Amino acid sequence: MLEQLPIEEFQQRRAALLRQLPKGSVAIVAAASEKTRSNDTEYPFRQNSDFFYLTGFNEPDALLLLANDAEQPVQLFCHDKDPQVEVWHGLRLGVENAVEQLGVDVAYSLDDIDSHLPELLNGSERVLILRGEEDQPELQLSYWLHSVREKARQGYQAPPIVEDLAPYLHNMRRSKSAGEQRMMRRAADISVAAFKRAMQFAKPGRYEFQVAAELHHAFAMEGAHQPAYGTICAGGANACVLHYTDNKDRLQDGDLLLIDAGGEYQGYAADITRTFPVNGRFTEPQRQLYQWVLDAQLAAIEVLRPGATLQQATDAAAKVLNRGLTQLGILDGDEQQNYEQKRWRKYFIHGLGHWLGLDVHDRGDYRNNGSNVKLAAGMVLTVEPGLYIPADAEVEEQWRDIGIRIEDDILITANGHENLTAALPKTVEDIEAWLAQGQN
Ligand SMILES: [Mn+2]
Repeated sequence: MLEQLPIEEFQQRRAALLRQLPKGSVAIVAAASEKTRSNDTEYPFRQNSDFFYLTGFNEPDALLLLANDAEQPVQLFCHDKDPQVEVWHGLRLGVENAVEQLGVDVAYSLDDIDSHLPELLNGSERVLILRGEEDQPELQLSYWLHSVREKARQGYQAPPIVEDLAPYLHNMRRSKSAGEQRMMRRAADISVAAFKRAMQFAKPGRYEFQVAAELHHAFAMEGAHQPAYGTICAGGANACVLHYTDNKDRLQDGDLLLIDAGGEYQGYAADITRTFPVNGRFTEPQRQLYQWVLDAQLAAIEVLRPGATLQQATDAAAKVLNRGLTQLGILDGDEQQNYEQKRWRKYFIHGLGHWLGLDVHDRGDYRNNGSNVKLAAGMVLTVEPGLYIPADAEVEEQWRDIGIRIEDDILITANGHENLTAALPKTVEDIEAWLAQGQN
């Protein structure tokens, strides 16, 4: 049921990163630590995505060192095996097994880190660390550098340069390998199946959190053991709160329900949004607004191919949304003027999409040397235009308290794109037909 990438792929990633780094570099990437939920219990453990990308190793607190001038360039520090701890918390890989199981050059106990690190840093040209990141040991690095400098009279030399590893590592992560694309396809398929089920489960009188539970159950049954991020189930006006995760209200007859969720498969996220009528039929104003958002999404997706930019897709979506808002009278005045003055921004209040991968808002730059990053085969991004008309908007009452977003996951291919979540009903007709089928 769970497919894993071979250790060779992780070895290739480490080798590719090592090749990119200037001579004499030592890069440090840390695993996540357990995080407290209440008193002495923790949140379910989620590995740091950068560390996972380079190791495939799912234990907390470990540390990966990549040193391109060292005899053993790939070094791992991890927890020792400990029968007492393992009885309570599960098996650990242990230092003895790390070399074989993870394909690193050498492994050490975490207990030895403060004595080993200064030795390794001594004489290197630069040290690279992910700066300003919650899980990364920037404070310890200061301490390790201090330990090297303390031995200056014995001939020790601390690296003169401390650099951010992010541009090297995060732009690598933006391009998905064939293996990663397989994982993301599975995450997408699982999430589509779960959405189909949750859409039919949602009915007037059910609570938002019950729809979320149905979705999470389906994720698990399909092979994703957890959601990739906090599920949004937003009925009626709640959909105008972009990151509404309270999911506490009862679904009302006549309202739309916006679900923004995705399963996580082997670390990789899907990220889907559908907005549909709780009672199975769009009202006329809902249908009209929905159709404009859908037309905007289709226009944006159409743009996506190697060489195009996310900004071009954003412009395509904004043009359609602006036309819709003007034609419906939600924006008064002239379409062209409204577009140029960006008046559509009042109701389309977020970006069009984002990179997708190990993080739901995946790493990697969107701008490079002052221009927009050009799309290339292997990149995966979301396309998710929306319109949100709040209760206090000065528009006809029929439009108020409606929030609509439609989101799919798009893989850039050699000749264009592939919609990984295309199998989930999206047109007004397909959604109504799918919901009607659930009532039989
Ligand atoms: Mn998204």
